Amino acid sequence: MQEYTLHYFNRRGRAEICRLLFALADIPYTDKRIDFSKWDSMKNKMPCCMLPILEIDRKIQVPQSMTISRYLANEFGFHGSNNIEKAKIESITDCLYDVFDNYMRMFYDRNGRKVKRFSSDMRGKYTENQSESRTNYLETCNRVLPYLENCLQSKENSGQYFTGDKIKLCDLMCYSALENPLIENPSLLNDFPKLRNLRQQVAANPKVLSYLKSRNETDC
Ligand SMILES: N[C@@H](CCC(=O)N[C@@H](CS)C(=O)NCC(=O)O)C(=O)O
Repeated sequence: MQEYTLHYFNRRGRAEICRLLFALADIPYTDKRIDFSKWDSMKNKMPCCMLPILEIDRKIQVPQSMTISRYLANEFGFHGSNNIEKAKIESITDCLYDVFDNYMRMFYDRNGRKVKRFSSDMRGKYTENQSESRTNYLETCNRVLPYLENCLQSKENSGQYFTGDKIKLCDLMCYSALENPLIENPSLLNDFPKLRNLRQQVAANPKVLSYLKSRNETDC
């Protein structure tokens, strides 16, 4: 079996989708959480100078959370069985990443202190007007959430998840990407009952549930 180490900060952030994939597959890995105080001295040694990174067999380092997620989903059987199904799963996952990414940008605009903790050269990237990032985030929600609700309503999908009866990458992403937005606004999914129901089904999966109960509680 391959040896996996996931490198990220001590928060859910962009690594949580990967942790959920490991939990659902019941595959052991090292969940390496890097202290912010050590990050500046490590940053330039990391591929792409960002986290998360998945290290495989102490040889290969894969950056980019969505690449890592697709890789793990393929390895663990949570991706499509053909290219059409893969395209559907990836497009839904990427839509949810848009919501999540916009939320994170808004969050960092609001919490300059946390951005400072990341690194000095990151600060400039998030100095745009806070209301602008909020507008972007809300526009993305208005664009993505109705589309995803429609995907769940479509006749071609008779199962309980986005692409049938089995949890796939996009279903886990629906749980993970909307966690922070829902903490901030618990009524976010009031008009999207199928999305809300899907998240509940994912969270009720015994392996996911056991992970959610035992994970580190962090602010985001
Ligand atoms: N597109 C990348 C973005 C990665 C990213 O923005 N990582 C942040 C943490 S969420 C980071 O490493 N920040 C520290 C820094 O840039 O110094 C991904 O999805 O993995």
